[in-house]
Amino acid sequence: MNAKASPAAVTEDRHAQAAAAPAVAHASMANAIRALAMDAVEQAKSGHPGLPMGMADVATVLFTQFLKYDPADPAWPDRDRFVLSAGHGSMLIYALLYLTGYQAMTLDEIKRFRQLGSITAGHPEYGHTPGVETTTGPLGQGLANAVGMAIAERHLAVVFGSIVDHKTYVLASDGDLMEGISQEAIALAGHLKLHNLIVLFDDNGISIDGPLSLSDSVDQVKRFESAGWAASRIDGHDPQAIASAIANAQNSDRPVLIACNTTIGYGAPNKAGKSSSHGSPLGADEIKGAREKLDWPHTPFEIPADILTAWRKAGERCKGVHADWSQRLAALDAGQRAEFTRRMQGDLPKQALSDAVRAVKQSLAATPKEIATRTACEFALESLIPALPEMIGGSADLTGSNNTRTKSMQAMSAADFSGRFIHYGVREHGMASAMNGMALHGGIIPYSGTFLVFSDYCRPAIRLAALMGERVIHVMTHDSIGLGEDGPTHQPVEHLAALRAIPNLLVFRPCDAVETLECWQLALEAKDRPSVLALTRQNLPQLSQNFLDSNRCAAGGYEIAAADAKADVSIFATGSEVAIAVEAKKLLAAKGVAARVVSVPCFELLAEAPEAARRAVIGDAPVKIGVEAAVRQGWDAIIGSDGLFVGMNTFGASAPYKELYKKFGITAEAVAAAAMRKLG
Ligand SMILES: Cc1ncc(C[n+]2csc(CCOP(=O)(O)OP(=O)(O)O)c2C)c(N)n1
Ligand SMILES: [Mg+2]
Repeated sequence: MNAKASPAAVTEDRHAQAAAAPAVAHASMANAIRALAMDAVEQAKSGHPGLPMGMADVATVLFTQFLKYDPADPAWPDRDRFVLSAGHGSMLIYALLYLTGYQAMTLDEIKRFRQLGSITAGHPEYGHTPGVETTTGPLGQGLANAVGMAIAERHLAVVFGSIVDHKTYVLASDGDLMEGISQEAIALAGHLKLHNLIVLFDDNGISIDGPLSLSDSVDQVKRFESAGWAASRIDGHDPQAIASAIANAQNSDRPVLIACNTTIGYGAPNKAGKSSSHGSPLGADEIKGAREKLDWPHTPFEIPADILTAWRKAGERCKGVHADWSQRLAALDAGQRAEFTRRMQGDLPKQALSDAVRAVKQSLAATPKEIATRTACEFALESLIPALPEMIGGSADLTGSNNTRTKSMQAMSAADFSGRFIHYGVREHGMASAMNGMALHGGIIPYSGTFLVFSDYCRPAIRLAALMGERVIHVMTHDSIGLGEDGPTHQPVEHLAALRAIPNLLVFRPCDAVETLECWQLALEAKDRPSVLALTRQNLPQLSQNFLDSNRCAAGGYEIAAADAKADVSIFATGSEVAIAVEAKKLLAAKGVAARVVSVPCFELLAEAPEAARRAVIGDAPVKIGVEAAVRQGWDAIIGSDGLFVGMNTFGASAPYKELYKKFGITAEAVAAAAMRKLG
């Protein structure tokens, strides 16, 4: 199935094209990067010159001899991915994009480094700057994203054959490798033998506080080797050594670390090798000295024509490879080509999705289910997984609890990347970040599984997914004290509020099997934002028993039980507490009080609904009560600051869940009593 050109042939081809470039000394090519970095940082009066100056040699060799890319088409699906995990070195990538000829990256943009409205933001931002593959800055994330990109490539190569054949290169710094997430990422990559992943480690022995020896004594080569990587050390200022290490990496049978020994701020007469070159402008005198030392007599932002021409030629190096690829794509069977294009564009198979959703709804209407929403999720996935081949699921070692693996799903492994289920191991942070990388790569909609309480362990990656507008879907089960006996360590209390605080993230908490399916549909249709599905461990009644084609959750909230007369009370609830609200309504009715119940599966969608629709959902009953087995924070937007709230304001406890609901006063009786008190 996977008929590929041999990697060696591709490499030779690229070398051959590089050889045609005019002879400009390597040092001049690299110094162009150094000069742009120090000049731009100086002009902005802020930024990080040290990394671009230190890694200029490595970057020059990579971009002029090895990296497969085409500045004319930054979205070419089969380009190599280059991830600047050490995002503080952003001027490195901006300089490379300018020099190699990405149209959007003009010299003016370089001069406007870090200014409002420029495409040269402080740290590289995906979607903001063509050629930037992922948003980096929080150290360690780029490396873990890259693992996801490499996984995506391996999987899609199995599905689509020779039109998917590229590598992922990462530039990582000491800080990237000190972050805990790097361990999760490295271990997963080593386990999966991701030989398409090459990490260029900026081994400069310096971080912000000073020499690395202040805080770290890890032997990174041994560390990576022990995780199943091929690892070596080179002089990161020796172009031959760099080229031969990268050439060797092309045919590795495992992921590759190249520890590049470099001098931070290379060329700066006094600050090179010191943390003072890490993150502040060098200053006029130091820059003058650097120009002399590097033999770069040119004025600020001036790149001599011969050097720029050589760089631009390097940028055109892969035109032939790109054209060959386009021919291979054109030669594909029309159906496969259309499918590849659809998937890479992130378009859903609309008919298949709506058929799958309708089939599940019909089944639930015919045979209502009193099941946990985590089980309802599995039920939904049984139909969604065959309908959407782009869905790749997983779990951080809680597969049986999260219910994210359907019966037909095979596990992905180093021996077989066709599997659509990933055993991420106990690595929530690495999982969430790798998922970002898969979504960024394109062609895949990743979804996860873990407990909601461990959303804290994924949070930095979820935040970046939201910032980047990536469709990643987190299935997070055991979503309240309703998980029972595992106790307060495992019972989320503040997590819904904390997740709802992240802009551009959809937090769904469905109340039954029908809502679970509807929320899945909404998460899949949200092309430009991540979602969290908060699901229960405990069984819940199916509140919606009639077949309804429309998706009621799309409004964020809707009246699930209407009042029998003009409502005195509106009870708003989510997830497992909606059934409690429905019981409370009955208790109030027995006392002659008319109450309506509103299910609010998604605060964000309700907040975004047209004003009139939102007002209609919220209604004008004099008493408004929120019910959620979590903290109140965020609820005032619905119930008002004088609304009543029945929920949690402490951590939970270890006991059977029904006892916990009684102990913490989250019962229909408590809701009804609160309403009666307020009504007087
Ligand atoms: C998660 C995270 N913590 C802290 C920072 C702030 N920070 C930016 S760079 C850096 C470390 C610099 O050392 P290194 O990674 O070796 O980069 P170099 O100075 O060698 O360029 C730190 C702590 C960050 N960007 N991300
Ligand atoms: Mg460093």
